[in-house]
Amino acid sequence: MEKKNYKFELKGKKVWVAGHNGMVGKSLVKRLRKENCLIQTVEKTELNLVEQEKTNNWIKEKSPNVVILAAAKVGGILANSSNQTSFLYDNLMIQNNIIKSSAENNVEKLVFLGSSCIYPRDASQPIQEEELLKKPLEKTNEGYALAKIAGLKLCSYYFKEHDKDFITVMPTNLYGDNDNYNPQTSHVLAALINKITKAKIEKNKFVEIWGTGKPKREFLHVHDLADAVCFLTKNYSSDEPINVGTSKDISIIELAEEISGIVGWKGSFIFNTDIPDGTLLKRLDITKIRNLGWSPSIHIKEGLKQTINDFMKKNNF
Ligand code: GFB
Repeated sequence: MEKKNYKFELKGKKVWVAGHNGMVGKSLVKRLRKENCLIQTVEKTELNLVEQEKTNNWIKEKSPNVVILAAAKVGGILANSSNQTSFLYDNLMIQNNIIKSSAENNVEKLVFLGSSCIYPRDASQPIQEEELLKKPLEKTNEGYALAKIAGLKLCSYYFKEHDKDFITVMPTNLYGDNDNYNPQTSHVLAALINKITKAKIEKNKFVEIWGTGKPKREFLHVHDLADAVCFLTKNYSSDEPINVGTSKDISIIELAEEISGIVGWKGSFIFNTDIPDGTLLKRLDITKIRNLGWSPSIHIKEGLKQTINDFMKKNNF
């Protein structure tokens, strides 16, 4: 049940960004600096979030008012499909510890990050929040999706049964500065930036695309997500998840062509169909967040240029 005319003040609050070294966490820290709040972070060497007692003690000691749970094991289709054990286990451990400890230590607001891949494989498009659990999951990321669904439900039960303001935000496929550009473990957009930019520099004529290139994906710049998370922290309170995306999709081959155009590479693509396509369509319905007054602002063309620059800078090209 969504609370109407809800407002939450971030100013002056202690806000713990769990997972501050990841792509999402870094962007959140940057965005939160505009909110006049006190940002809290902890390095993995100091606190391993899979350890329950230590996590509980850390939260007790630091007493954050707000927790943004951006810590998770993430990866692209190959990393997900070949490591389902750790995508399920690690994510369950991290989120269970943080959510339960937050509830026990009087955290006023917790924001859990879900993912569009937790909706059913054959969900109606664009995907509304109500599609959750209506049909079977996509097999290539089943472990990850099950963990995220468990986290979403845990927040929802705390909300309903214990009056905790714990919400779930459901972003679509993300990209942007500080993405993982390793082509074996990354998501498609970062992988293609890596492969196509290197092909241009090394004067290679061919770049491999996994699968058929036909699936469509919706891409949201991570700075838009960070902005949406701040907005929702202040304006959304419900036991139901809320989608964040652009509601515009693009096929993988179109994405590859777009990147090639920006980079100025004129070669050909080879399709490796030994690697699966995954779900064919995944476009979110963002009516709910739009009605609250938030919309994305970074167009994919602009976001791609900026992310290519980030990749080039990180690799000294
Ligand atoms: O981004 P991606 O790895 O993940 O792949 P998902 C998207 C599509 O791009 C798939 C194709 O059809 C891939 O086969 N693809 C083509 C490539 N070339 C490449 C490449 O070089 N690298 C990669 N990685 N893909 C993930 C889930 O699914 O979505 C996660 O596995 C997560 O759980 C994430 O939720 C948002 O979009 O298929």
